[in-house]
Amino acid sequence: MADGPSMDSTQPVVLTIAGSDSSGGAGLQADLRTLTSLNCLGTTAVTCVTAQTPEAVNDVEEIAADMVSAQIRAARDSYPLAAAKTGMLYSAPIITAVAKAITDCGIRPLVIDPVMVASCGPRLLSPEAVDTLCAELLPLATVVTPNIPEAEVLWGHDISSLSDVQTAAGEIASRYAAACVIKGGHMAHSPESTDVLAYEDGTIKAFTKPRIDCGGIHGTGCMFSASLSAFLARGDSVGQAVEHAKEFVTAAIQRALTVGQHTVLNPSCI
Ligand code: PXL
Repeated sequence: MADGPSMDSTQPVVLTIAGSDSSGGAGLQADLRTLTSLNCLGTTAVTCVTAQTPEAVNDVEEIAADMVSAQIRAARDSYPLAAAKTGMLYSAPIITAVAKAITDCGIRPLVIDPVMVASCGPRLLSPEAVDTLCAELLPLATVVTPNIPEAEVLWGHDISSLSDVQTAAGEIASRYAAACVIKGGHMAHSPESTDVLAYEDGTIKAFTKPRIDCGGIHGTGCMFSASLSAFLARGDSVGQAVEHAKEFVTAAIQRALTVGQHTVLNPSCI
């Protein structure tokens, strides 16, 4: 007799609330590849659909806010969710719907990647939606994962040194009563890549790896927040999850593959 499906009660379920990247490198496509390679089942709430190549975002169409909430509720009704992350949310009505659904469904831990601008330039969050993100969604975060330009917007000041990064992370963490990890990838003049984690009590930890000159691969931020949510779902503390997520993304950059004319992240099991 053929074997039936095996029972795997050890596979945590993670929800990603994110946009679709037609080029496959970022967004929910990157999230699902990451979650699969970390032995999590990825469920999705799609917020918007982009038509993009690795060089340019040609078009964005948002999903109706009610439909985004319906996907979150359906994921919650399907499985016990061990963690969730948000990525590209695009508009204020979608953020409001996501915040309400997450609150109603009691989803935690929650990783918020405050995606604002694509590495190739265009906005992935409308300017008026930044206030909604800060007022309604960030207070629900377990961990917020801005890059340096996003941290400048959230903090409200320019960042030009590692000490600025530490101050910004500490202020964002205390303002939202969440941990905040600012990714160092945009400090291009430094020979090292340092991510700074601040806890809401003001404790700071730095995670440093040698910088890999990869010419800015698409999707590293998505992969970082998705792997962070997977490690939290697998039972890591926030500090352990940040350390493991940094190792995971560094390995995915080191193993990057050339596909056609592009370099593509290669997440593998660790
Ligand atoms: O890397 C940020 C990001 C997130 N989500 C989607 C994207 C991008 C960058 O292009 O397209 C859907």
